[in-house]
Formats: sequence, structure tokens, C-alpha cells
Amino acid sequence: MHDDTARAILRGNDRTTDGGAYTVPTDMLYPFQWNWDSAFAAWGFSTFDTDRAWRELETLFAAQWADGMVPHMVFHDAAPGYFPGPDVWGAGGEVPTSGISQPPVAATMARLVWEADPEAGRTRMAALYPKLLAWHRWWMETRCGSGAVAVCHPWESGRDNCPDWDVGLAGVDGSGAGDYARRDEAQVDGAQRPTKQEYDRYLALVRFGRDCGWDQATIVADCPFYMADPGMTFILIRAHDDLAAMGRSLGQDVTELEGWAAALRDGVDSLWNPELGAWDAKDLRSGAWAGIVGSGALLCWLAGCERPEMEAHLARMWDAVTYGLPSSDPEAPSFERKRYWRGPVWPQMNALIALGFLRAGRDWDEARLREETATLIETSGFREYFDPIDAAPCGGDSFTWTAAVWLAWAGR
Ligand code: 9WN
Repeated sequence: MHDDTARAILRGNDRTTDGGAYTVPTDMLYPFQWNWDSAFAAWGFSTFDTDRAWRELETLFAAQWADGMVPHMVFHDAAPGYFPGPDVWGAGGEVPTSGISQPPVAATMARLVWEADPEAGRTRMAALYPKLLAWHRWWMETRCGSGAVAVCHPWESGRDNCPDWDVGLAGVDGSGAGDYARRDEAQVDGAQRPTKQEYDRYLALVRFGRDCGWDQATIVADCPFYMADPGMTFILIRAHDDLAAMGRSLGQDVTELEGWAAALRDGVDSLWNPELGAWDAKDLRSGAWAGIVGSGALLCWLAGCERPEMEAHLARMWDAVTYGLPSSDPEAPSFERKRYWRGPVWPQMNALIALGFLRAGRDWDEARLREETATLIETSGFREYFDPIDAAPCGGDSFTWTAAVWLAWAGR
């Protein structure tokens, strides 16, 4: 029964038009195509419609910029009232887009889609391969100067208001944001969303990017927010590995990809905070540590970058809540169990962490996380995120990645 509902959610959020096929994350709240949401959607579609799975990724990559960047949002449709919309971003080509990227999970999801239907996957992936490679190159060449992956906007990390970014956002002046109407708070309880102070700063960063014409050299040198993130780094390492595996099957020379993965595995050492005894985000402007174990650090198994100290954090953070792994350390003062990325549990993060457990041979942990994620969905529905202590539903409903994660993983 849940399978039927999940498939109906994916079909319901499908916005196939002449221009391509994409799913919205959820109706109303998020009315466009989002980058990593689409990658998870493809994984979900791969359980019942291979062609539709590939089309989701193909539509996303059709919006790729000439420099290789794949935008975090693609504004296929006019959705008046959405804020910040295309006019605020001032970016994109034929189809307007945002000016930042999002977690590069597409290669990892494409590999799972390929494995679900090897014959179809070969042809579709052969066409997508150079585009994925160009995107991975964009990350390496523009954002990895410190050795690890850096983000120029909290939205780029996908984990918008997690406490990891507090130290970097403190230096961003949001006072010029002016009056604006947020659409998110009209749909979702404001106590479950980022604060106005955070939003003002998010908008200041969008303005900075737009004013420099989204020029990467200027962003890397001067953007008031610029932080290196273990989570993004682990995701990109894993994506390099997955793209290399697919490249080998396609008869490609994958030396460059192997080199990138090795370089990041060395470079991520710069994000080991010895005082915290954990992987930690770092403000590249001030050199300050975030000083928090976030769900990004829990992706270390995904990339094969685990260390014994992380085992202890994993056990501690998991045992402090009831369902799945929280988006931020439940024992830290910044923890808020219902506020977006400051504590709630997110189904797609659980799925990524679990892929890491599988890689590390932690089958028991993978099974536990899968069961707890399934319980969240069975208890509270296909919601965007959940309270990790009592499973209360949070954020948007009929959510694409929750349905996808159910079909491809949690409901198995
Ligand atoms: C801004 C769509 C996106 C996710 C992000 C999540 C949230 C947007 C927002 O929704 O971000 O990109 O308006 O809050 O944080 O991970 O991709 O589901």
C-alpha cells in the first residue's frame, strides 16, 4: 500500500512538459526542479519506470552551465509568488536557474539507476557521462582550492540552516534585505523553517552573486560566506568513485577521476578538528571551526573516510534520539528537534548515510537505519523531514525524495 502511495506521489509531482521531464520536490512549497532532489527522484523512478528515471537526470543536465556548473534550481515554470524567484537570481540561459549548485549526488544515483536496468543504463549513461564529468571538474577546479569542497551559500550544501554554517553566516550583513514575502512560511509552520535573520543573510549572498554576474573567481575570492564542508567533500569523493566505476564500464579513461578522488581524500584531512575529535566545517574566511558534529560528518562512511572517533559520535548521536540520524548533534546547545536542519531527521540523508554503512560492511547499522526510516514514514507519512525524538511530521507533505527513498530503500 505504501508502495502505491509512493509511486502516486512521484507521478503527482511529475511535471513532464515538451521541454523535459522533472519532478517538483513537493507541490506549492517548492514549485521548480531542485538538483539533488531530482537525483533521488531518479532513484525512486528506477524501481518502476527506467525511462522516466533517466529523463529526470537528463532534464537536470540540460540546464548545465557552459562552465560545467549544474544549478541548484531550474525554473522551468513561472511560479509567481515564489521567493527568491528567477528575477532575484538573475542567472541562467534559455531556462532561468539559480546561480549556485547543490550536493553532487547525481553520479551516485545514476549508478543505482543503471544497476536497476543495466541494458538501458548503458546507452543513457554514455550520453550523460561527459556532462557529469564536466560538473565534477567544475567542483574540483573552482571550489576545492583549500583541499576540500567549499560552498558559497548554505543553500548550496542542501543543509540550509544547519549550525555548521553559523560561524560563517555571522560575518554576512543581511541588513539590506529590505521587505520581502517568504512563501515557505505561508505553507509550513515558521518554527520548522530558518529564521528571518538567516533568510536576510541568504538573500545578501544571492545579491552578491548576482552583482558579480555569478563570476566564480570573484565568489571564491570575496563572497562574504565561504566554508569548506566535510559533507559535500564526502559526497563528491563518492560521486567520483561511482562515476569512475561507470566510466570503466563504458571503456573511458578514468585516471582523472581517480586522481580527483585521491586528492580529496588527502585534502579532507584539513577538516579534521582535533579539539572536537570529528570531521567539522571550517570558515575559509576567518579560519574558524564550526565546532559541531553535523550530519555531513556522518557521511564519512560513504567516502571510506571513517575514523575511530566517528564511531563514538555515531553511537552517541543515534542513541540520543529514537528515529534515524538527526541533522545535527542532539547533545549540542544549538539542537532544535523541529527546526529544519538544526535537528530533524531527513529521509534522503538517512539513505546516503546508509549507503556509507553498506560500503563499510556495517550491515547491521544499515538495517537499523532502514527500519527506523521506514517507521518514520509509516507513522507520519511522506513528509519532508521528521522530529527524530517522537517522529512528528515536519515541513512539506507528499514529498518526492521521501517517496523515492521509500521505493528504492526504506520500504524494501
Ligand atoms: C532552498 C528542495 C530543497 C532541498 C534542500 C532543502 C530546501 C530550499 C528552501 O528544499 O531548500 O534550496 O527553500 O528551503 O534544504 O535540501 O533541496 O527540497
